[in-house]
Amino acid sequence: MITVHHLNDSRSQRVLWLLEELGLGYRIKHYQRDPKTMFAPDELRKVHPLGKSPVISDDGLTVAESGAIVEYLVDRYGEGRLAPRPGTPERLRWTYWLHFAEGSAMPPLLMKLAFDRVASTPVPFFIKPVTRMIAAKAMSTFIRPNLERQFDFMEAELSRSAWFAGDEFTAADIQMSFPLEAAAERAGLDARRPKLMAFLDRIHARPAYKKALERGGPYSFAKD
Ligand SMILES: N[C@@H](CCC(=O)N[C@@H](CS)C(=O)NCC(=O)O)C(=O)O
Repeated sequence: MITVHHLNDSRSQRVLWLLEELGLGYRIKHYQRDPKTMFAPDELRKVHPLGKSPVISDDGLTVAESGAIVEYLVDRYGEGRLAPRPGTPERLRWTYWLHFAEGSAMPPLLMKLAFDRVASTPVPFFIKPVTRMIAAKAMSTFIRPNLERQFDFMEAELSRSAWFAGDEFTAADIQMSFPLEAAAERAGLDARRPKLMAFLDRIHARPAYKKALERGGPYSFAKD
């Protein structure tokens, strides 16, 4: 039986969703973030040295890193579902988006989160203008331009085809859900990119997405 080491309100929601799409049985071991720091509990380091979520255990194996977990599950249990045939142009797009989600889309989103915290962290009043200035500079020179360029690129890609890897829904769409949800929640992705917003509406309407939410517990990016 596959075990998902599931941290509340986290990327591992994607793994639950993938398992629901594949119709596989699985067990969830729940872990709670520290409400102040938002870090995972130390207990998760017993499963994998980095103590991050998602991690799965299956058949004596431990697999971490969401893209690797998606590939493992699709290769082992997909029976051809949720991934285009190897050797096709769609398969190359699939691989691209599977890596893009964590390798390119998440870094500026995480930087935004970090610099928003720098700007809002309580500091002595005479330092405040300096921390605010550093955060604003990072935002205007690096983070915002990268986010906007990526939003434009992803919007254009979803104008080429209904889903990220082509005309069929695949696991690449599941992998792309988290950065897009995060972008809509806290980085200014909005109705100016109608294809991306429609993508979010379409994934949120999928029965397997809803089932995974029921099993995973509260998820702040969930929309009605
Ligand atoms: N690139 C990794 C990122 C893993 C990651 O940072 N997970 C977050 C949850 S969204 C986490 O475990 N945070 C808690 C912590 O860092 O202690 C993946 O996709 O699996």
